[in-house]
Amino acid sequence: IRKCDLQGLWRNELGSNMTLSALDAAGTFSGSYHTAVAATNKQILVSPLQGAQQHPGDKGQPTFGFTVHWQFADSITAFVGQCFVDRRGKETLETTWLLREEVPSRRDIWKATRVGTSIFTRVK
Ligand code: B9F
Repeated sequence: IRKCDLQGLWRNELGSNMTLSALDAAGTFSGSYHTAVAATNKQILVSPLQGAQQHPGDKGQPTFGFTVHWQFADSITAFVGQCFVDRRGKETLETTWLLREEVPSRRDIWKATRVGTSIFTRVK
């Protein structure tokens, strides 16, 4: 079974694209995220991300997390997930995310967080 490599260009079920850099010695990486959806009238801007991968185990299907710092909104999304590789070597990132938006007061915390799942497949 091949090892999963996070580096490269990925696309999710919404049509969002992200590019992940190679890992450094500590397992940290950076990248950029171009969301296909935004639920706002503001213009979507490509936004930076920072993440870390856990040391790959002997099955080579590592866990990872990254945060996307949106450049067009006062909000941040954190993704956690795992990279899976099938027998044909096809890689899939299975993730869960939390999106926190800035709210004016503690009274509004109840509506401040969205949650979802997302599956990324490799484009390049
Ligand atoms: O739409 C978000 C946003 C935050 C405050 C105004 C607009 C920023 C982009 C989030 C993109 C999400 C989806 N894209 C993707 O690929 S991250 C998880 C999903 N996966 C209004 C208030 C909060 C959201 C909308 Fe806003």
